[in-house]
Amino acid sequence: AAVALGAAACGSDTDGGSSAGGGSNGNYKLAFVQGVAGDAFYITMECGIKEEAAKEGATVTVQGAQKFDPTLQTPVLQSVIAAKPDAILIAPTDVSAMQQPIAQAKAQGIKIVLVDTTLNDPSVAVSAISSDNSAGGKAAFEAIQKLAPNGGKVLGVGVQPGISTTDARDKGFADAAKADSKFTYLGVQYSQNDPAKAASIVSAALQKDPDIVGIFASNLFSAQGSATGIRQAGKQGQVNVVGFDAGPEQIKALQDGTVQALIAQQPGDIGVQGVQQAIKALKGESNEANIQTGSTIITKDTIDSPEGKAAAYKA
Ligand code: T6T
Repeated sequence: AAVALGAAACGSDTDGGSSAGGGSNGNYKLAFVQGVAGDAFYITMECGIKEEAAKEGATVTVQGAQKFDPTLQTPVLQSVIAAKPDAILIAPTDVSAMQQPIAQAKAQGIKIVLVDTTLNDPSVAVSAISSDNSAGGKAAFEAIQKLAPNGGKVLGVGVQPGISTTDARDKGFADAAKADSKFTYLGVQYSQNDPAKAASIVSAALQKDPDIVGIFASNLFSAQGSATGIRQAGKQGQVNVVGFDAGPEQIKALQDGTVQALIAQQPGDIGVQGVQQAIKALKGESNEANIQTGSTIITKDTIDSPEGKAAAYKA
């Protein structure tokens, strides 16, 4: 049976307990190392991984550190390596700090698939699968352009430097903002993936620059905290907030008008394709080195549409 520690509520077809043996080979041991535990993005990815692994008759273990931090992810990875899985699907928490620990897994003969985030040198992996994060940052700015056609000051709320995904989103947003002379880019401030820190960044920024017209929060927790900061400042609907990801709290913030748009990734699809690439590598078949998955912009108008509902993350 597919085994997941920290069981995710994936829906009836993927909830644990599905029996092994559906695939022709079976018995592969896969391990998923999340960027951080308790994140709806990785929980949704776990659902995709479990669903696909069950089809292949493979088993899956799921582990994540309590914080998005390479010094915490490294020992998690080391304990996973010690359990000798056939393949590890991992979202590295830093482009350089996780390079060596992941190379050690490869040196043990374990196949590596990078899911979501990548490394400075992704060649340790058979495949790297992620959203088009740079385009996502640009799309976030375009959403703000539409919401605030007269332009004005815009701020980025990021996570921490060294994360491939959020760095690319922040840059995509910054480059697009700087290219439009109607807008003034105030830079990016880092929340360390802590919603409380993101809230205080937004509160302080709105005190300093009460005329901010747009905020781009480049992941789930920074967006969640940014929404709190907006509420605390009593600026709901006055400042346009665009967030990456579509966790339950973010969907609520979109519904209540605190946030104007969300860029939903397809974490389930990243998980499914991650398993497919791992199994191919284990069977000695050729891999796709880079796979890009899609994203959907959700607004209040589309939130209840079938597409909007399908884009929301599982938690
Ligand atoms: O935005 C996702 C993920 O893509 C990113 O790499 C880290 O943050 C999230 O997991 C959301 O919290």
